[in-house]
Amino acid sequence: MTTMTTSTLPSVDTLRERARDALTAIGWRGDLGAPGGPGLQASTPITGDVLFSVAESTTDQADAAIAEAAQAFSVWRSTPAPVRGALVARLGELLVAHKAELATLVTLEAGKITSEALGEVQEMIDVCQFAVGLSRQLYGRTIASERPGHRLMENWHPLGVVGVITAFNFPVAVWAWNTAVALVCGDTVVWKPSELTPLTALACQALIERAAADVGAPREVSRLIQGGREIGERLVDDPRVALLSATGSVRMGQQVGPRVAQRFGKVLLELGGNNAAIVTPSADLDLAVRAIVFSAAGTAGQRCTTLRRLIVHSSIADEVVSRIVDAYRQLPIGDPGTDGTLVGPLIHAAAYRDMVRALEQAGAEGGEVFGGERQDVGDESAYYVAPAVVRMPAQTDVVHAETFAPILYVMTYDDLDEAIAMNNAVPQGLSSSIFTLDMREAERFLAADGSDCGIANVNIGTSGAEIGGAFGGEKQTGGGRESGSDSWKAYMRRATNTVNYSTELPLAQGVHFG
Ligand code: UN1
Repeated sequence: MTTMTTSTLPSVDTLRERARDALTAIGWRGDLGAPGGPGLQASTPITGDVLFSVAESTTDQADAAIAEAAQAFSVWRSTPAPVRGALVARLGELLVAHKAELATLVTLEAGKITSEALGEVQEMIDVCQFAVGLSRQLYGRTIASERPGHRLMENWHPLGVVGVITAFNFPVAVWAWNTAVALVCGDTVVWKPSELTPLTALACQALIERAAADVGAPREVSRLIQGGREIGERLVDDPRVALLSATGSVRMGQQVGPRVAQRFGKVLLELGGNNAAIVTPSADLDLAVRAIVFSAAGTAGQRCTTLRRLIVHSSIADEVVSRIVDAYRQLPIGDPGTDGTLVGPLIHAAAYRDMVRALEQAGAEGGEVFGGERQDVGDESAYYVAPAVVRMPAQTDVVHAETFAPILYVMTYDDLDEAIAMNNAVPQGLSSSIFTLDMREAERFLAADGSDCGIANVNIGTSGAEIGGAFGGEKQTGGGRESGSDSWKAYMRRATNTVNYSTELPLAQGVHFG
């Protein structure tokens, strides 16, 4: 497949300068080490080079951060929720003011195209606004008591320290989903970002600390620890961490979930997706193809909501595939910071190797591959690929696995029940879509025996969810819900209170005792 590539990339010095300028404008004051220095290597997938070395937390520092957050919690939990909201409102204002600079860092570290990087920061702003409103809406219920002179009610209280572990692909938005909501709920936060995105993390930390200073909130309400697995494990195992909210692979979730459960901590898991879209004969194909291309090739296939499986009615499959392949040919691939680019790089060599391996396996399992070639952009250490479309004879093994790369497997169906069964036949359950103009098909997809995913859409793709809804999925996706709707309840504990304002002591269930 011939593709459009922009073959020239900015020099590493230019990228370093951009990173430094953005951090300075955001107000981060610290030292960045030279590449190869001690600590984490902050690299960019744009060229594959290391930009700086960044201080890494020791396990003692991680423990100290948890202790500070636990200490701050004792003050923060008693701060009125609308006052807590003022901190998040200020964070939102700072994000508006520094949107472009933070997006620049997202582009540098995660390789997102500018528009998607700006969109990610907008998602942070949106969730801040949502959380500020929420700070006056942490409602409990009053329940009719069966006893005279009694009041039965629910009160929601802050939980404690929330540990947040995030992935490279949404290096700032997922922190904001958790932090904005946790802070208005009266929790304090300790964040361990991906080792691949330490600079965006420094920027976010600078902004939250500035917001805290501006509104007079304790600086320790939100802490940052940077490092690898060993550092993340401090959050997993520390009993002071009341809730661990972790985004990442199913494997990570399988390790983290039981460990937190062992100490009766709470978890909120947002793990892998293997999202499908069904395209029915009645679909508006112009709209469907646009949605499919954005969901499958956007972010170079590196969203957990990326469209990975297309289940197309056999009568239109050839047309749909040929339209997608045509659209893919016109996707400019290259420097994500250049206007017009739609597909940036894969995050690293391992991601590329996984893609190659999956395409080989797909071929061996009977797939016919279009695209997927590595592009001649940058040198050996940068991994730019053409998005791939693979026509599969069935949902074989490779289709059941999530490969974090732009591979869209296409299968056909003849009967909608069969298509829904295929949608549900994978271990993950994050997002799903149906393209149809037939309301019976749409409603069937959304019904209890329809899509089994946490997100089920009609006539839009699987990715790009708004923050107002609860975000997350079922099965191996982990079951957690973040950001909007009533996801806040995961960040609080519920107390059921019964108040007797009578002079009698009637017992529930009509029990008499003495
Ligand atoms: C993720 O990939 O971890 O729905 C989050 C979306 C974005 C969030 C994705 N709003 O695609």
